Amino acid sequence: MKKLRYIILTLAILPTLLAAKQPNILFIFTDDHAAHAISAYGSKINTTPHMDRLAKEGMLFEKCYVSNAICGPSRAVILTGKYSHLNGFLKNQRQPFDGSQQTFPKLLRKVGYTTAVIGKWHLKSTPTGFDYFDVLIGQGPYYNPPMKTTDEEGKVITEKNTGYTTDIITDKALAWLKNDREKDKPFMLMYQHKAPHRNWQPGPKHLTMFDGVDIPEPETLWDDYKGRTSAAGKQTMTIARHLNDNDLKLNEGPRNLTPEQRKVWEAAYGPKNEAFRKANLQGEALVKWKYQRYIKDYLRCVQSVDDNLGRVLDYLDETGLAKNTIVIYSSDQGWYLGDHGWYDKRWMYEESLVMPLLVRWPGVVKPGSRNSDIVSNLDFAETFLDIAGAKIPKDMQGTSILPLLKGQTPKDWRTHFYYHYYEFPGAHSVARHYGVTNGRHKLIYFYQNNEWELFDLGKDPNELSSVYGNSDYSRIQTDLLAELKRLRVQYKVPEKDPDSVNNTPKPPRKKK
Ligand SMILES: [Ca+2]
Repeated sequence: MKKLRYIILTLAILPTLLAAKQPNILFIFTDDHAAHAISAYGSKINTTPHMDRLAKEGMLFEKCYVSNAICGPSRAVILTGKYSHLNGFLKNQRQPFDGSQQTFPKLLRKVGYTTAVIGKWHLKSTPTGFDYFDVLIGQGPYYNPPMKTTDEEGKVITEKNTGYTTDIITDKALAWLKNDREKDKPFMLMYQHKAPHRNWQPGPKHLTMFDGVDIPEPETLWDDYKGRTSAAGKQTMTIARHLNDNDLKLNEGPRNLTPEQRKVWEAAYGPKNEAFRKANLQGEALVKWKYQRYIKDYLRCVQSVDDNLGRVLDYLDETGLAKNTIVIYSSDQGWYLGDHGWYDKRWMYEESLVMPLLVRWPGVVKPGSRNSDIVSNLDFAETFLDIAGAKIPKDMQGTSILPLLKGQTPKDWRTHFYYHYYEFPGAHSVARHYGVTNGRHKLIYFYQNNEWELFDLGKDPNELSSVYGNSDYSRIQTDLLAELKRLRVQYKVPEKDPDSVNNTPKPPRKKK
């Protein structure tokens, strides 16, 4: 009887005991933010003081690789801990995320967490597994975004908002932290920005930042795509030819601005555009101008994210929450900052393969530490569950990075990483490919064209010259090919792409 009473008592106080140990998880996630646009990662073109603060007080991961470098699929991998072919969200086009499947927020709720997602969702379906959601619809605009949430009865509603989206998402995240979360539980908040996704419309505070400044051009801005297979030359994501007037702010700007916002917008772009038209630039000079216009707008959007991150970090400090909150900063994939002459993502090349990953966890993660092990968005779900003390389901395919955060890399940590991109035909015409990398060498297979590339990142960090078939690399090539085959079996990749990949995309909407 005594024993039974003891068990009942233990069970009753178990949630409290767990809550005392379980840290809060603040997952800050942006869209298309390249690591090389963060000063802690060595950016040559901007400074991000609040992201740098996370690096200074936490751990910076040098090799966090995305498994499929595109928005929706990366998010689906994070929620499920499974590659795209198993979670069913293989490309951005058409299919909604199947929210009935196992996701880490659902599992965190089971171990006592209160969960929320605020900001970008981008998975078409209504979020499941959250106590609270307030999300952009589709891509969402940079200004005055309608957002999807629930009313007091739990009915899904769309609400209007006025202001700059990065600020609004932050206001909502802070409001949830301050007022709306269940405070007797640990929280997991996914605070997710639209920025700095295309078409890079800066907020009112940053519209003239970098005016009169020349941003350095990347080494490969004038890449001619020789030295690789036919794929690189066939894409449609060049700064020289594929940016439109909307991207370049040569039109009226966002259509849904308030009169006040329009005034501020026009005061910023009006004079700059007038000067541009008078200059009548051609050829190389025009490409250089486009690069400056593009990169400055991109960096202005990043700056707003960094400013708002500062607001959130201040709030954690002021309330003392910082002590027991693990703060993670990441983005759904990397991005081309004019590298190879491009904007956009999708490729297995370094600039889009690498995700930024910064983790601050007072008392656990050594401040100012760097990690060069191969980690991935495939590991995020497992890591969050591990941090919370929850069991990691066997069908998840990644590995918790908790030991790495503690500075102890397991001896059997992965040495190779598998990548797979599916969206072709599709936006920007990047051929389907899969590949493997060990962090130093990379083998890529464009399987629809039966073309291979092999890169030696030590000698050719910009991946300009494939050494596939070069006898000096025959051993490495053989080893990587064996790893590729092994990983495809391990991760249960089907021989043929799933049917949903082959559905013909909808034709683009015609302009009126
Ligand atoms: Ca993205």
